[in-house]
Amino acid sequence: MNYAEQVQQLFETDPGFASAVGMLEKLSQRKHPRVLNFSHHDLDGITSAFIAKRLLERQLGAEVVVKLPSHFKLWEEALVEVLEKEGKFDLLLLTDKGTFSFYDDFLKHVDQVLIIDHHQLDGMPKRCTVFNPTVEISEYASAASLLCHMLATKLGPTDVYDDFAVLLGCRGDFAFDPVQKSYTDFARPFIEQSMEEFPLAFRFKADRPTMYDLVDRERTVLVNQLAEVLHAGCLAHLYNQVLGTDIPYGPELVYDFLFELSERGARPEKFSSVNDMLGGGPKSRILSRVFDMYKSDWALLSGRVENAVFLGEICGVGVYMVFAEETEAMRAAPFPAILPFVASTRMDALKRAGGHPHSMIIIFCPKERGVHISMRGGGGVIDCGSMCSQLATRLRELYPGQEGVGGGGHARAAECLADKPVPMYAVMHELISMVQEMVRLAEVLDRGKATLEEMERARSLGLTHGS
Ligand SMILES: [Mn+2]
Repeated sequence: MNYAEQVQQLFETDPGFASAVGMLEKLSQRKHPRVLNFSHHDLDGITSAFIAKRLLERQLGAEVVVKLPSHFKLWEEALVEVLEKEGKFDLLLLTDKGTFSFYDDFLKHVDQVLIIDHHQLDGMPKRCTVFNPTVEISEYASAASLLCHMLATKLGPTDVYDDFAVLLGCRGDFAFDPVQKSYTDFARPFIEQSMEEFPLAFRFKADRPTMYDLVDRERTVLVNQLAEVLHAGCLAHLYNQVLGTDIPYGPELVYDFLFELSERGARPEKFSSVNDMLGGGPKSRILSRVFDMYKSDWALLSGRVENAVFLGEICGVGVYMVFAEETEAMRAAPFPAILPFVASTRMDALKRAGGHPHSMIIIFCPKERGVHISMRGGGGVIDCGSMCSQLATRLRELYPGQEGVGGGGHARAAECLADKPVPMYAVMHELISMVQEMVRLAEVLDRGKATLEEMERARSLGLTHGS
């Protein structure tokens, strides 16, 4: 199936896709509709906002205001604050910001809400329009940028800048691995089309391995390098102590840079190096300086993740943990900045050395605000998202009334945060107990001796094995 066929098929089978198209077509009958877009502050979210804004301007003549706050969930206060400043909007568009039932509450403030998302369900909103194939038709939709591009494709022609942006967004969210030549089913048609449109981006290079090169650390490809430079760019403002206070907010820097590409008439299909993309303008100079800082932080952190501790094997998944701090500049970041990515590059070596079919790494990171735990890997056997959400639930039970405890995410990448005053030792204790419980449950499941209660417990912990 090619990409155009996939888009048409999804349009026919996913009711949310058709509703989103209908909603935008209706909106196009208004003169200069105003759209407020909140998007995730990572590469997938930024490229989603880029594609959405170009689509809305092109097809609807809309005025689009874009916000990329540094928290995943959109809170009502953050929305109200923007509305007070920016006035009335015809549509609130939420891209790559999760699918939460409380997003229905936003209809108090705007007439229409459209959610374009690929995250797993966290309570289905009933009154918002939701385009999320992951929850609607249980097909893991690899990246929100790809969903935005599908919507744009359905509504009119897209161009090379839209295509290039999705490629970066999909890379940012690990929707494909051009070195291992592995693709998620959902992204495959688009990636195959991109290989023809951007052949140079897929050519092998014997160069520094990037954050995306998790298995083969000897070589990489250009698309991994380009995405890594922009991922680092998202952290720009965190380096303002070193680089100067005029350093812009990273996600906006990257977002503006994508527009600069089209403004300067760059030819992404001809890029054969990072410098070709950067181009040499003022934003490119900041991006290069930030990338240099990032690379030296990466080297420092590589030493800190050397000694991972083996916690046990669960259903063939070797579970390892590193206890390490982020670098100086990243200690205040409430999201996975650099450390979890560095630790992820150890997973394959741990798997091979331990002789496990799969591996998983847990990153226990004390930060200014509290403890930040990241989980990566799991081989599709252990669900990182369920583990993080269970851990957060236990901590909330132990420390009722503490606001800053939360956790969740994808099957192969998830986060759990426990803000102070929840003590670090308590978080460590709950984490280790949980892993030990999972090791035990996996054994009884394996022997076919699990009670109904144990099976239920295993399911809630995301142990798909045997259930
Ligand atoms: Mn995403």
